[in-house]
Amino acid sequence: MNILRCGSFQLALDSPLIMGIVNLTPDSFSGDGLVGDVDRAISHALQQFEAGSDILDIGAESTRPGAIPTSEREELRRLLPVLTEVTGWGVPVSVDTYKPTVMRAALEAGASMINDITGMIHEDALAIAAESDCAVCVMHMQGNPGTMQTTPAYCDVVSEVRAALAEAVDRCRLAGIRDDRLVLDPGFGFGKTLEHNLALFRALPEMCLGGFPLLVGVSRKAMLGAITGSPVNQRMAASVSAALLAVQKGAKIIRVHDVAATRDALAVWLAIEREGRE
Ligand code: HH2
Repeated sequence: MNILRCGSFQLALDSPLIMGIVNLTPDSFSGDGLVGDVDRAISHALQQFEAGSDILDIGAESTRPGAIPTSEREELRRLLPVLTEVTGWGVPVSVDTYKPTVMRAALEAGASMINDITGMIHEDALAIAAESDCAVCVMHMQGNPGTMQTTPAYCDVVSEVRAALAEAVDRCRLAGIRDDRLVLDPGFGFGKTLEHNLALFRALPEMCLGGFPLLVGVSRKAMLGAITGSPVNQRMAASVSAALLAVQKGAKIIRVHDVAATRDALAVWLAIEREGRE
């Protein structure tokens, strides 16, 4: 797949895309959540856009380990005022939600992508996405955010995550969602120990099933804290390094908090790679 269809956008996948994170939450793990102040949230989204985001990913419920679920009503209350503004900027906007009602409202408000951490398990989610022309990111998660990090367990994490992603692709195809709208994500930190995350990272090339674009989200995550010993507000270097390694291993979309630093790192990588190919 060289193009990702994403609502009215067609995103070329020949160089890596940056998905800039915008969290409208009070409790995101990285402490970047902006809830209740629509103007500040919009200006943060604008910063992420101007720094070089190819896609903005807006989430209004934290899914960090141990997170308490947010009601649909509250999620929509946080999301819609910001989404309505941002969808007019000419950049594709993804909404990070697993709730079908929120998906529907987000698409009506102009979102171009659904980012579902539950891998589109809900039939209503599949139907809503199928009726639209949005892109769909299906992520792998073992368990749910409340308990997923208690005792994650796999016989073989790589083959199990691959198989689960292949099933998600089948579900989407059956519902009528075209292949050129799908993005796969192994779900770093979602029901995985550090060893599981590292094994998946090493195996990223094997995750590029059927040519579907791969999204990697490791920005500021606990796995980087465990490796470096750095607190969450000092994980930018580790996050940028991981982003670069992910694109070297085939990732096409990198979900990040630190857009400008990631953009610069990818620009260096691209310049060297392109030179090498000439
Ligand atoms: N990670 C988070 C949230 N959504 N979506 C995808 N596709 N992949 C990810 O790795 C992913 C995701 C967690 O990060 P963040 O949104 O910064 O934190 P929180 O959920 O605490 O708001």
